[in-house]
Amino acid sequence: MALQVWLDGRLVPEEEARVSVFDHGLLYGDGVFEGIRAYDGIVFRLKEHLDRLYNGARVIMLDIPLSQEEMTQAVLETIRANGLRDAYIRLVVTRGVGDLGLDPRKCPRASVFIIAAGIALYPEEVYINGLRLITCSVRRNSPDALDGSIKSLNYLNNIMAKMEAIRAGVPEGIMLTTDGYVAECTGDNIFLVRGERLITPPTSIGNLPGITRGAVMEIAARQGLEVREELFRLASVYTAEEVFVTGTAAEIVPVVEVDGRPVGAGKPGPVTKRLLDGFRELTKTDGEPIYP
Ligand code: PXG
Repeated sequence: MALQVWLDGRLVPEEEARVSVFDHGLLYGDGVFEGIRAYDGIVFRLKEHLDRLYNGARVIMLDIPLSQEEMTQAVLETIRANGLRDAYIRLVVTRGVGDLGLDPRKCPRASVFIIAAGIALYPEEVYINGLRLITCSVRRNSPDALDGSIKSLNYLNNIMAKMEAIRAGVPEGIMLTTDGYVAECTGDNIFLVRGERLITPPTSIGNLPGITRGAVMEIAARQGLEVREELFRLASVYTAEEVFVTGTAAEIVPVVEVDGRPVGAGKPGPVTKRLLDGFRELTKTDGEPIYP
């Protein structure tokens, strides 16, 4: 059966879900988006995802033509229309259809679409054996230019870095700020473990405030770990006891090698495993029920 896509207020079969070549999301990457996940009938932290979306829209002065409550209902309706309990949801808001110039005033109405698809799970192997990472030479955008805390449609920077990782034979790469501090990965946040302490870079340097990152910080505190947001360089990564990355698709994935150096014992560590167990528990209850 064709996917039903929510497009500007209507559910339409995927082959009818088309946007204009004059849409400024396409012409200029002018818009914001979210990647959200549902676990067994519950949309994980939907409110937090929508808060991030609406905050990003506010920063770029984009009027979303639905209230946050209406957007919540639109997301749930889209998942229901596709009969899904486990899903990956992509929600996109673009500046809308305009002319060929940059001027967003020529776009009278934002376009909104919501895709709810079956989720392509990470292979269980990565949770067991861990990931290898490289550091990408492509730097994270300076937040003075484009603030990475906005999940905007401008992902070229991350895509360039991702290509570099793929060319090096690994699925994910570390991105640095222009000052050489570790920022995040191309589509995931990063954490280090030292003793009973978790360290992750602050979002003020232009990282995405990941929903998974936020959940991990809460779980860690509940598990008695100290959580710190601080700047660090690659040497701290190379000498950490454990490293892991977090993201909606990835959840929590252990990292076992960075730039050819084994991390800790070179295998997934106990703190990472405990956090992943805690995270998977949380996904059973924390979020918006799809079929109440
Ligand atoms: N940093 C960046 C730059 C991201 O794009 C995350 C961190 C993790 O955030 P959440 O909220 O998911 O915990 C993201 C989100 C993909 C893909 O296909 C990944 C993201 C977005 C879109 C696609 O890998 N990551």
